[in-house]
Parts: sequence; C-alpha cells; structure tokens
Amino acid sequence: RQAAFRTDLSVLLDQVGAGKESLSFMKRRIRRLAQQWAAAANRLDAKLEQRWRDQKKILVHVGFLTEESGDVFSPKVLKGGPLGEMVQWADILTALHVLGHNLKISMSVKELQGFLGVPPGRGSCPLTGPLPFDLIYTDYHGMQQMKQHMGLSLKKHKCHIRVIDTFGTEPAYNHEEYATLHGYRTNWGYWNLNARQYMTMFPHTPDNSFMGFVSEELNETEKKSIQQNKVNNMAVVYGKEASMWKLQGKDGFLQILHNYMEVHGTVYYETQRPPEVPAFVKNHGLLPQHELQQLLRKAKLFIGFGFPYEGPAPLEAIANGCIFLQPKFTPPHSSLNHEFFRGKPTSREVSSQHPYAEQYIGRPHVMTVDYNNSLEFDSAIREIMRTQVEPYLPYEYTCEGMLERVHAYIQHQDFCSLEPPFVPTNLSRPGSAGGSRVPGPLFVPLPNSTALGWASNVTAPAAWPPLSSLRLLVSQEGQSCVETCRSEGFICEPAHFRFINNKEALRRLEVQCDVVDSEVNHILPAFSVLRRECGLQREPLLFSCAGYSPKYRRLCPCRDFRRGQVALCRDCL
Ligand code: U2F
Repeated sequence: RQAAFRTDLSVLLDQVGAGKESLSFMKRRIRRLAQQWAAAANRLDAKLEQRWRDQKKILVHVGFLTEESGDVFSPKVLKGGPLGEMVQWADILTALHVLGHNLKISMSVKELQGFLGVPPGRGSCPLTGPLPFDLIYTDYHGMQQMKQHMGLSLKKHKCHIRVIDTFGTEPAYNHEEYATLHGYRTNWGYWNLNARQYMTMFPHTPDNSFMGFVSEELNETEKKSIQQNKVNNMAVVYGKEASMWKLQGKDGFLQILHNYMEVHGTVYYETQRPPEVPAFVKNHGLLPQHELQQLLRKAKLFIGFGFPYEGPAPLEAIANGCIFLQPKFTPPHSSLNHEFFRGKPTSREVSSQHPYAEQYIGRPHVMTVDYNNSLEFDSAIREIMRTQVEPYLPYEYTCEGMLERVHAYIQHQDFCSLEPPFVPTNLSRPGSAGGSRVPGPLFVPLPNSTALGWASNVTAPAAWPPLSSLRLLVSQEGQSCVETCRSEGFICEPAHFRFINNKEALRRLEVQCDVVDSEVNHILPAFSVLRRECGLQREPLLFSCAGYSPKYRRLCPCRDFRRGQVALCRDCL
C-alpha cells in the first residue's frame, strides 16, 4: 500500500497513552509542534512529486519507559531529569505517523508481547510465525526485552530492528565475538547488527544512521521581532538540575559572566534555591518547553558548563537567536577517560560539551572556548555582546528535514537482503574498449590522498546511497575514515565499504602489496606502506568509519552530502 502524509495528529496522541509524566511531556510536545509538522508534511509531499512510498507496518517499543526496565526517567520529568530522550521519541513517533505508516506503540512488555503475538508470561517463548511488522524501532532496553521474550526468533528477525541509541555504537563494540576478544565488550553493545541499524541523536559517527529530532522553527516576522527584542546583556544558563551547576567552580567563570550580564537559570528546586546556584542568578525554576523558548528569545547568550553532553537545548537556543558558549575539552572526553561515557559502546572523542554545535554550526552562533583561561572567557563574553546573530536552525533539525531523512531511510535502507561483496570487474578506463560512457578519469589525485570516481556504467542495483556518490580516499597512518573523508569535504559512508574491499581497488590505487590477506579486523581494508602488506575485510559487520591504526593507511569510502542534511547524498532522495 501507498503511504499518504497525515497532518492530523489526534490518532497519534490517543496512541501515546497517559498516566505518566513522560507521556504527558511527549504529548504536550507533539501538540505544540503539530502545525509545524503539518506544514512540513505539505512541503515534503510537494517536493517528492507523487513518488510511490510503501506504507510500512511499524512497531515502536520504547524500552526505557517500560516499568520492566525500571523507568527511572518518568519520575524525573518535572524535577530536572533528562528530557532529551523524550524529545527524540516524541519526534520519531510524530515523523512516522506524519509519513503515513501503520504504527503500533508499545510502552510495556505486555503490549510488546501482544503486538508480536507471543504468548504472555515469563521466559523466552519464540515467535513462531512471521514477524507481523516490517520495522521495529526500539532502544537497548527494548532489545534486551525482545531477546527475553522472542528468544531465538530475534536472531531471525533482527534485520527489521532499528535501535535508537543516543550516543552511538561503533562496529568494533557491536560485533560480539570481536568485542569480547579485543576488549570492546560493554554492557550495551554486541548485538551483531549492521551498525547502520543504530540510530543516533546527532550525526556522531557515520557508522550509525543519524535519526535526530526537531527544534522549533521561526518565520521571517518572528525572526525579525526576536532580533529587535534581544536583551544584549541577558544570559541563560544551560542546566536544569542543581548538580550541573557544581561545574561552575568557585569564583570561576560564572562570576566573570556576571560582571557583564544578567544571569538567568531554569533550575529545578523544591522549596528553596539550591545552594549550587549563586544568589545573583535569577532562577525561574524548571520551565515548560514553550516558556523556556520565550526566555531564550529574549536572551543573547546560552551558556553551558560542560554537562549535559549533546542535548537538544543548545539547538533550541541557537534557533531562538542566542549565541551558545561552551567549554572546549582538552583532552577530549570519551569512554576511556570519563565516567559518564564509560561503558558506552563507542570510543568517540567528545571535543566539547556539544561537538555538533561546534563542528556543524560554529561561529558566530557557537563559541567553544577554554573555560580555565579567564582572559579567553572574558573576551568571548565581550565579543558575544557585540555580535548580532540571526536565529538559525540547520535543515536536518527542521520537521521537513527529519521527515525527508526518515522517509529516505524507510524506503531505502534494507538490512534483510544480502549485500554481496562487489567486485568491479567491468570497470574500465576512459577511452579503453567498452569504456566510452566513462565521463572522466577513474582516479583523481588529491593532495595526500587519492580519489576514485567510479565509472557511471557500473551499477549495483540495490545500492543505497547510490554508487554515484562514492569517492575513494586513502587515510594517513593513524587517521580514521571519519577524519579522512571530512578533511576533503565528504562524509564516510559505511554502505560503500563493500565496493572498495577488493584487490581491484588496491590495484587501481597502485598500492604496493607483497601480500594481500583477508582478515577480521575493524580497520580493514587498509595497508602498511612500510611492510608492503595489504589487508581486506573478512567480516562485513566490522566495516568501520571510526577505526584507525598508527601503522596502517585505510581505504575510505566517502560520499558527498546535502548541505544541512548530512545523512543524505545528492542523489539519495
Ligand atoms: C541530554 O539530556 P537533557 O534532557 O539533559 O538535555 P537538554 O539539552 O537539557 O534538554 C532537553 C529538553 O529539556 C527542555 C528543553 C530541551 O528540549 O526544551 N527543557 C525544558 O523543558 N525546561 C527547562 O527549563 C529546561 C529544558 C541528552 F539529550 C540526553 O540524551 C543525555 O542522556 C543527557 C546527558 O548527557 O543530556
């Protein structure tokens, strides 16, 4: 069946259920953004020009909100606890509903069993018949619950699963045997999924798919009025929980800020001002989302203390015309050196409180400075007071951007059909026999690397992103493919590894190989210049953009991307 866009959200609101603060928060959000979603649906509908879209049967099982997982989040909704996950789930549900899919929502193990058609009760009782869904969106808690209640059949059906995973999972952590043997085993990872089945909150690592969420959008009139009404010396602190304020340090940067600006906070409190919040701060208490937006519209500066990491609030602040000031982390924080990330299935290095804001948005909207250097901090504040900025929201965080991306994933990502290794036997050089349609040279030398534009007459029917987006680069020693592709203005595309994991690619790159081995190692395909050793990847689940090794240069499959929509290549829609 063809999916039709929906602009009425009442059915969805009924489906979300009631009785918990987390659900009320999500419903308030869905209602508040309803018009914005509807307008975006109409725009995307026009953009796709009647293109056929399959209507999918989708189950959304929100594991972290189930009683069976302990649901530690719901009781904290009104007390300054994390809301980022709820923001994201509310938006995922809305996007799937608006795109017109056939949606079932489960927030308990009982509902999960009901929808899957497995008999209720304890123990693992495998699902016997076919899976009644095309897609299941869940999280790590939900995976555990499905393992318990679907038993062996989970393995059979896992290609239909998408795991919403805030901070991301790298391939080396996801592969059970490899993780166990090489010290990448954590409490979360090792589900042996295709790493693109993990969907993140920000485009952290291209090994995963970027799901995201949305932020409030403004029309031109609102933008103008916000700019006119900005209070140049008003700052709002990022931190709704008192413990986050401990990071300010005694007589530290908050005091410097106060020399220039009026400081506001939205910190949860019960009866009195929390001792961590200085007397000069005007504390509004935890605000409902729409009231926080109003405060941000007036403020000039939104200032982070270093925690929470990678949340939605900085995007909301920037969208409302604030400048976001945040600490740089030197050395970067990661699961190797920081408690919060310890045990998370990634070695990603977090270079500031909000690396997306730092790297994808940057100045003038975002300033990332060393908070231990009071001169640098002081001059940043003065610069912020002088700088005029317009409200800004990257396209990928608009409703249209999220709908476009989720639409593309649903229609094109397929982890159930076999992706055979691809041997480019019919590649030909320009001018050679049979190569008349080849537009340009196969190899375009770039500084310190080699780029390969595959010939347009090579087709791989099921390839998405399409093969036309592939650019092959070679990393430096010690460099990951994430960095290599980024340094040339591309993004690493793990789906393209299968096209470059072959002797032909090495030969075309004129790599000197005395031996070509095929091994199970997440840095492959790669080669050692010194030892003239080349290695190809034997385990497709270990294709990894993130991997690097000081001794090896890696073959990196990069692709182009749309401005403001990094998840999609130019020809990806
Ligand atoms: C992140 O979770 P947080 O909930 O701490 O992220 P924030 O960026 O603080 O904000 C989440 C939402 O809270 C809202 C605000 C944001 O959309 O509009 N809010 C509000 O309604 N009222 C207020 O007074 C202040 C904020 C991240 F998202 C999680 O994935 C991480 O687990 C967590 C820890 O790093 O950080």
